[in-house]
Amino acid sequence: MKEVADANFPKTSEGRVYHVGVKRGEVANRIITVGDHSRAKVLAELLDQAPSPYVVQSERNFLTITGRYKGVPVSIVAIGMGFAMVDFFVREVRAVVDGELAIIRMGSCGTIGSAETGSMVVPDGAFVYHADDQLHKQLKSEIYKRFPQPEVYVGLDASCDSFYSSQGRTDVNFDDYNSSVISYITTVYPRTQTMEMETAILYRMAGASNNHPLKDKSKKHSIKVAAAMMVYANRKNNDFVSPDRVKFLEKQAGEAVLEAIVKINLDELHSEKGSVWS
Ligand code: R1P
Ligand code: URA
Repeated sequence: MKEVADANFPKTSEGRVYHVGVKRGEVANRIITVGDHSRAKVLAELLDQAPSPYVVQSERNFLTITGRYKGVPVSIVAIGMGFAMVDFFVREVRAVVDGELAIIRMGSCGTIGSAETGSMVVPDGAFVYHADDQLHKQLKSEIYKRFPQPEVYVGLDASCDSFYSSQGRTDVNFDDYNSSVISYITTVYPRTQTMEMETAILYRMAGASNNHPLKDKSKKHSIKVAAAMMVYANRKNNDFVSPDRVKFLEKQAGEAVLEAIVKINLDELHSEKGSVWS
């Protein structure tokens, strides 16, 4: 472990945040976040310079790859799984980037709605939390350009704090009292398409930051969020996506998320001087 100061928000003497491991100038205002390192590397292959020389892997396994896409600075951050990892990622990146942030999650999910295995879902909301309208629309249009209409679904996401019990999976080794989870969610939130583990907290954190009562109202520090998810698991018929389809989805959706993130208007306060990509 590196030496850090400030128990409230620990950083190293070099200014690196405690878990994600990055410092000012290493993360762009435009970010694609994914769960695993291999998806991050697939996306990084689409950057103007591949492989990018700007890679930070933290002791806690966050992987940050920064470069340019069509000339615009972008970071790809692999965070792992679950609510806590989103919280570490959003707070710690916010602490080292000036100006507006735009974050798109490119994830995998299970379907409990009309979405089919191997399709794409672009959730406008997750439970009661919402995507940024502009970023969601931009992302949806980029996804529609790359997938035929019947393969794209819009609706709500149900983010859960585990893959198994809280997504209603059954396991002979554990009594999880979860037999009605899926029917409960689809009854209370009938627009629900997907189950996964990060989108609701991502949307919720953007809202918590943007609506902070003490925040200066110029929106300079706002966070725009959206998500696109590849449907891996079909919870209606127990089907699971094939590796070939995943390769296709990652390439097409990868291009779509990068196009959307560089096209969105952002108030980037940072000066390029001193950043790794300058
Ligand atoms: C579970 O297999 C993981 O896959 C989904 C879930 O949200 C969870 O993180 O997303 P990623 O593929 O982006 O990790
Ligand atoms: N990720 C999840 O969280 N759930 C699924 O069913 C598939 C991917």
